[in-house]
Amino acid sequence: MLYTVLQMKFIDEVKIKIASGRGGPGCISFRRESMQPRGGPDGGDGGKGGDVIIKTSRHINSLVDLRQNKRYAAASGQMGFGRQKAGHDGADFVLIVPKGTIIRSPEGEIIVDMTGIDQHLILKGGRGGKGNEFFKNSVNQAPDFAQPGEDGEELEVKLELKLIADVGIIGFPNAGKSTLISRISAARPKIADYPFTTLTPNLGVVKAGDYSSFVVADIPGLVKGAHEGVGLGIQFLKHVERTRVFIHLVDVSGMSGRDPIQDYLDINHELKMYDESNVDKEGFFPLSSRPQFVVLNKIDTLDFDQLNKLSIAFKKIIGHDVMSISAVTGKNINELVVELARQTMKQEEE
Ligand SMILES: Nc1nc2c(ncn2[C@@H]2O[C@H](COP(=O)(O)OP(=O)(O)OP(=O)(O)O)[C@@H](O)[C@H]2O)c(=O)[nH]1
Ligand SMILES: [Mg+2]
Repeated sequence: MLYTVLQMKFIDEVKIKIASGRGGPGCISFRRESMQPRGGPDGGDGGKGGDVIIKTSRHINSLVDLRQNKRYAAASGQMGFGRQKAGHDGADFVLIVPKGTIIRSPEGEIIVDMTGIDQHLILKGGRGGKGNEFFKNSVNQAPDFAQPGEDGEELEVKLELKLIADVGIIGFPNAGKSTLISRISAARPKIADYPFTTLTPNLGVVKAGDYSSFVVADIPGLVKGAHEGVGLGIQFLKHVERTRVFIHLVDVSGMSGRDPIQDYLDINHELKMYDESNVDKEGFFPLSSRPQFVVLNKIDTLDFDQLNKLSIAFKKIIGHDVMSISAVTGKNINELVVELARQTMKQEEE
């Protein structure tokens, strides 16, 4: 089943080392007061080393940001002080991961699955050493030793996340879907001037600003009759079903020999037909009701008047302005990314 292919193929993975903090050493100190030249021991305890805690966030959906470093460590505890003052505890390190991340050992064993958990303490910081004050007893009134801090722990882990696409790029074969995903993400699918170049979906993580990213799937081309199995039809529509928002990419170059408006209507018709045959399926959310960004592509092949005419014609059908881009030259691509980020965030809040 292609569904399984999709699930298996798009696993984001990153290997890192994490380390909790070492405990601070206990302090060796004796009270010094003017009237009491040989005061008792007063060395405080060392602070505890910081823990490593894993927390999930709804606001990130890939592991790209964790690729920046190979090792993430919590701070060590501070050494104890005289006058029985304890050292400060080391700060915890909070590793923020997307919901659904699975933490495995390098051998693949699951350490923790963050699917249903918000927070997990994975490495405890080392205990602080006791200061010499602690060791005072009736036999030894003036211990001149203290305990070292306990070591922190270090662990190599493999983080794994199944990428679920937020945005699916739909359109006729050759519309430029793979070209677009290669423009806005690190995905590098095959691009070629013939239909059905893409046979399985490609996923790419799109970064929009520092804190927001979303996942786009480049879906194989749809053709008329797709809902009845024409082309690779139904399999492709199944992929589409797993994305919440669509970019409906329309080739306006005229090189296909088809009419762009008719293309747009034909694809939407396929979505409707697919909906009709799936209405009874449990949890099915109709494809034709999902937010759709209609995007005219290959506008570098049109002059101003041609594009203007076409944009007006599309506006008449859709009821609002359409975006127009060139996936090859990059024209208006940034604007498209910003709009998509806004839309996917809105969807998340709902
Ligand atoms: N002039 C021009 N050509 C484009 C543009 N975008 C894509 N193309 C060309 O259109 C052809 C098809 O591009 P792809 O990205 O492979 O199209 P696709 O929609 O992924 O096609 P399938 O995988 O077959 O469904 C390639 O030759 C691209 O170079 C564009 O903005 N302008
Ligand atoms: Mg393609």
